[in-house]
Amino acid sequence: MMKKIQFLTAGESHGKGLLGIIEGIPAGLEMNENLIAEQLSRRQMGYGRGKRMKIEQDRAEIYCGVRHGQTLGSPIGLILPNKDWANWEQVMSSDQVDNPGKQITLPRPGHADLAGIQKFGFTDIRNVLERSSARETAMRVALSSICRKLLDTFDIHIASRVTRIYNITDSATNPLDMSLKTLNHHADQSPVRCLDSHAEQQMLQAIDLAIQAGDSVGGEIQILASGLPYGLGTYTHWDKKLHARIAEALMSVNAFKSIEFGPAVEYSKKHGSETHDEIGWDGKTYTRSTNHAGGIEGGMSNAQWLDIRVAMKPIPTLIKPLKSVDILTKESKSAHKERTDTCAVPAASIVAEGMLAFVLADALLEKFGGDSVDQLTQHIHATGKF
Ligand code: EPS
Repeated sequence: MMKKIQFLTAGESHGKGLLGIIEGIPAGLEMNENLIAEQLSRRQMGYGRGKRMKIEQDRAEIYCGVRHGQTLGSPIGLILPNKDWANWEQVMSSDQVDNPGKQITLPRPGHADLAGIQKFGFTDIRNVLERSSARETAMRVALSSICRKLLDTFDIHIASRVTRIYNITDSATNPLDMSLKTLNHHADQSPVRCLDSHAEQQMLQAIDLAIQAGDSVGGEIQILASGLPYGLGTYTHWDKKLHARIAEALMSVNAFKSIEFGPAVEYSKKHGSETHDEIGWDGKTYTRSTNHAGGIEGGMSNAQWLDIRVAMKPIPTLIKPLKSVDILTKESKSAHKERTDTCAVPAASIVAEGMLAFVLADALLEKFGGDSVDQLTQHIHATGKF
């Protein structure tokens, strides 16, 4: 449901690399490979990740669409090579080879494997898992860093933190007490991107126990955005509502299974009088006593902070696998084991920030328009209400 920006990613987890194209970014935006690398390195962090992140040092090359440090208004193309490709050249070759690698025939419960082979008629699960791997989210983060730079230009900031891993919740921190730049700075210092050091220790232990058991753990992430004007998105049509567009983008991230705007589940158990955010006037602008709505009313931004929460399921690739069936012999066997992450919740929070950046940049361009950053700036100054 993107209106002004479109983007595509391509590439397999162990192929030559990932490709990305983004179209619809105005001209005159400062952009360089370091800005992209900054976000990519944040995605590589996090306790509980597997060996792959030690092999890769993700750095995307700007292939086109940027000249002398500024976007041209034309499509921007990125290339992100996989270092691991060196170990997979035969198995992932686009040509016929003598040694194509062992066929994978044991679908992992919870992964794309079984439905994927049934859908495409494959007999080797590798044809599915190479693309369904979360490796692809590296390119999403790379492309979204361009949207993020656009938002930063207008003082719209995005941050996130991990609020739960397994059953360990950070209930001590109120992230609304700090600016979002400070929040991300603190979260990035933590190996689990958790703001509370006591909860952090318990989360690390929960991950260690899962590693020892050959298991995996999921969790919950809070994503926040500040500086939004009134009226991104609209109540006038179903596919233009901002929360619907954010939900679509976030639910496309591997392993994300639920989304809330503000503490929506908790407030669905209360009365309306306890739930909605009262309106005041401070002489200059409208004020809100609380932000239970999470910054969106009637499908539009209401100039409060966006407050979004997503739950991530535990990664389905297990070192101690669940039961499965061999797709060739139909024998009952343990599911396929592939190198994996025990916990990818911290890394996924960076992907979540990126997906939100796409939607917010898109909604900003939809509302204010402009072929260049200068034009967009003039339009926001002329009509934006905060
Ligand atoms: C990932 C790359 C993958 C996994 C992980 C995320 O690398 P590899 O498969 O070579 O170890 O570490 O993906 C999964 C666990 C999964 O099930 O998709 C990455 O770049 O984020």
